[in-house]
Amino acid sequence: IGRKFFVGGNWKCNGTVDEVKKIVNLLNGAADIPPKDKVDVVISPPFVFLSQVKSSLRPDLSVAAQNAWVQKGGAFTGEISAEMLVNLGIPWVILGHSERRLLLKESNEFVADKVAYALSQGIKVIACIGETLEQRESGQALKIIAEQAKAIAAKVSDWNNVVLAYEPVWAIGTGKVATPAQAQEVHADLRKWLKTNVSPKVAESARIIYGGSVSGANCVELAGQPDVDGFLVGGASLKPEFTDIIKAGL
Ligand code: G2H
Repeated sequence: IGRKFFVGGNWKCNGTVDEVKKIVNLLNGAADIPPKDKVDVVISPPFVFLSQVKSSLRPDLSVAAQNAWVQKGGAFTGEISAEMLVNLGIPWVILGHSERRLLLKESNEFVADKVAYALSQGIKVIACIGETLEQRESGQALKIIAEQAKAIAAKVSDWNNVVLAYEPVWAIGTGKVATPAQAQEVHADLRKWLKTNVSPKVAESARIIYGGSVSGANCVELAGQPDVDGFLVGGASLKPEFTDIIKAGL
């Protein structure tokens, strides 16, 4: 069984009401987006635009939040709970993005707890992992990725609703994309890790997507790698070339 191609558009902390309208119109008008049985497309705007995107986006594309609180909502000023996302009809959430791990000091355990809580509320998770340049250059990339995956695996029992996003930090927003061989190497190792530490079935079925300076120009070659099951796209998800990236897996 093939793994369905998955493309996430992570808008990060970008956009205005008018810009959101423009991007949604562009996607809604794109006649060449493959049907839902061929590719999962998930758009992730900032929280304040979730309702706008949800109510205006074509129904064959899904919506994700970029974060969620680690437990049930309550006295947590500035946070957004998984319950709220459910209430709004948002089916996906991105968790553990390196920008949050590094800038907001989210630990492996904290991310894993968030993944577990979101899943417990019925929200599907794009769980991000990846090494820094320093870690790669000191030969620790696989160790770091395995530790991040291990923390998540310790708290996840049902992998059907998890997509793993490998995002090498050195490739994020830098224009310095991983080569197809570099991405394939880590994805294959991660799948091997899943086989040994979770189960052969999960290793076979779990989608592992790549993120970090994916563009219209490099997506086809990356998508051609056997263990690259899609992309998490940042900068290019705000541009017309995003529709080319959506088609890259076909
Ligand atoms: C990696 C990616 C999207 P960009 O963070 O998550 O961003 O494509 O801009 O490198």
